[in-house]
Amino acid sequence: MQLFFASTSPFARKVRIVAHELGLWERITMVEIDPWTDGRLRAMNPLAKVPTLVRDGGEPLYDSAVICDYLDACAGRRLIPQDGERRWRALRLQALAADACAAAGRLFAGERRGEPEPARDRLARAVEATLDSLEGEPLAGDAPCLAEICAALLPGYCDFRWPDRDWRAGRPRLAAFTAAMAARASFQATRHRLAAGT
Ligand SMILES: N[C@@H](CCC(=O)N[C@@H](CS)C(=O)NCC(=O)O)C(=O)O
Repeated sequence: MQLFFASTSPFARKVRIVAHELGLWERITMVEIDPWTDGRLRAMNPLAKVPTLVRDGGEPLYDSAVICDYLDACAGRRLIPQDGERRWRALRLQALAADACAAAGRLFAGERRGEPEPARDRLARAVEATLDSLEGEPLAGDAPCLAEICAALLPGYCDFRWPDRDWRAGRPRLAAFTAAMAARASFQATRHRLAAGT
C-alpha cells in the first residue's frame, strides 16, 4: 500500500497515527507530496487531496475517515469501536476534529493572506469552541482509540501553526491529555513539519 500524504495535513496525520497504532506502519509506503502541485494525485483522487491510499489490487481510497476505517478492518477492528456509545463518541469526535482542523487550516491561510477580521472570526470561534469542548471531554492518553487520536489532532495542529498562541491557558485537562498523546511513538513519528521549500 502507498499513502500519499503531506506533513502539514492534520487529516493525513490522523491516518498515519492510526496506521502506526495498528502496527501497519511497515506495510505502507509513505509518499510525501504537495497536493497543490503534484500531478499524480488527481489520477488517484479527483479531489487531489491528501491523504489518499493506493491499495495493492484495489481502488484507491480517500477521505481520512474512510482510510482509517479500512486500516482498522485490515488490523481486525482495534481502534474504532463497532457498537454502543463508544462508537458514536469516536465518530462524533472524528467529525468534530475534521471540521475544526479544516477551520484552523482556513484560518491560518486567511491570516497569511491578510483577510479581514470578520471573515476570519467565525473560523476562529469554531477553533476556540472546539478546544473548549475538548477540555470538557473525558479523555485519557493511555490505550487510545479513534476518539482520543482525533481529540489530539486540533491541539497538535494549533501548536504547529501558532506556536506563540497559548491555547493551553484555561484548559489544563486538554493540555495534560495532549502531552500524554504527544509522547506516544505514533504521534512522535508523525509530527507536523513544513515541507522543504514552504
Ligand atoms: N475530508 C478530507 C479532507 C482532506 C484535505 O482537505 N486535505 C487537504 C490538506 S489538509 C488537501 O489535500 N488540500 C489540497 C486541495 O484542497 O487541493 C479528509 O478527511 O481526508
